[in-house]
Amino acid sequence: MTTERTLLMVKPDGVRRNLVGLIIARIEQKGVVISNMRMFCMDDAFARTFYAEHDGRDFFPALLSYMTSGPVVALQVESPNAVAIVRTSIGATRPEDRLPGTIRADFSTQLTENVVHASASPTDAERELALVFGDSCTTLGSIHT
Ligand code: FUP
Repeated sequence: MTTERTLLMVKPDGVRRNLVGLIIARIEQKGVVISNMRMFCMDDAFARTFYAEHDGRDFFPALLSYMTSGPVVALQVESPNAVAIVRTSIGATRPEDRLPGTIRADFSTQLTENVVHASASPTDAERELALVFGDSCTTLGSIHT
């Protein structure tokens, strides 16, 4: 399988709770490559674009408010099957479905405030990486080679 890339993001509650280092360590020790990283604050327009698929849902205003409540830390992660591997590592959307050992299960009981985001598909990953990193995400990682 060729290398794939995905977006892993520590959300505002994860940053506030000082979980950034721990989350990076957990994902890094799996053996994936972190090939870009950025800490920034989402404004309302960015959050709306990032979560456009949920526009109109009843939880959308609360999601926007949460995502703009403080800085996030975004990581471009590369490995074979990166999308599926990182998604599995963060755990399910619904708290009751999260398996022990996943990041969301271990650090959150909440549906909205769930500590981390990871792209759901390769298409989503490319869209989200372009939004977050722009031109600086175009080079596939040659780190560690
Ligand atoms: P996920 O891909 O697991 O982040 O889940 P979704 O794309 O379905 O949802 C995006 C974010 O919206 C989730 F992180 C949690 C939040 N959400 C709610 O707050 N309420 C809902 O009913 C569904 C999702």
